[in-house]
Amino acid sequence: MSVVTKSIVNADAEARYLSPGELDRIKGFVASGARRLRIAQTLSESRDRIVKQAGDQLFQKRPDLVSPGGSAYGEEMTAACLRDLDYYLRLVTYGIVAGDVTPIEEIGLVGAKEMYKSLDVPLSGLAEGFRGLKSVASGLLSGEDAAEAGFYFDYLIGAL
Ligand SMILES: CCC1=C(C)/C(=C/C2=NC(=C\c3[nH]c(/C=C4\NC(=O)[C@H](C)[C@H]4CC)c(C)c3CCC(=O)O)/C(CCC(=O)O)=C2C)NC1=O
Repeated sequence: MSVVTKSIVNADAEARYLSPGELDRIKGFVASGARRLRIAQTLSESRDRIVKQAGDQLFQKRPDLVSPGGSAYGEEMTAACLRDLDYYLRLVTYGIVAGDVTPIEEIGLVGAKEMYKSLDVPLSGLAEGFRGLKSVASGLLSGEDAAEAGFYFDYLIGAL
């Protein structure tokens, strides 16, 4: 939920007007809107490149994953792994647009640890993949934009 929706739900639950603090936070959200949309646009347009390079970095750092017995070994498994990186990059763009990590959490993280454990996909490998996404994405953004996007990538990296 964005701060707009969240504030309205909270205020209406108490049948009151938005408080000065809530209006202030909404003001900040609106003021950062153009920047957040610009970042989401850049990441969306470059998604193929970001996922490909993050995957290359991951398998270079963790060759065990794509070696026989590894959890991304073989064409299909490697494709599933890259697809997951693409999923999470997409969720990061949702978070950036919403100015909130809730979409990332609700769509991509609830139950994820258990699912990956049951598939024998190491969480350390996923986290490394997310670090790759962050590093490639940061290279496509200005310093300030990279810092804003970095917040969402860090949330993801810390969550798994
Ligand atoms: C948008 C929300 C969403 C997410 C997040 C999601 C993840 C997701 N990843 C899966 C599998 C998988 N995920 C991976 C990922 C990896 N293997 C590695 O070694 C690496 C560490 C890592 C890549 C970075 C692999 C290899 C599989 C296939 C595992 C298998 O079939 O045994 C599966 C099991 C079903 C399937 O294969 O499609 C799901 C549900 N699905 C969703 O709908």
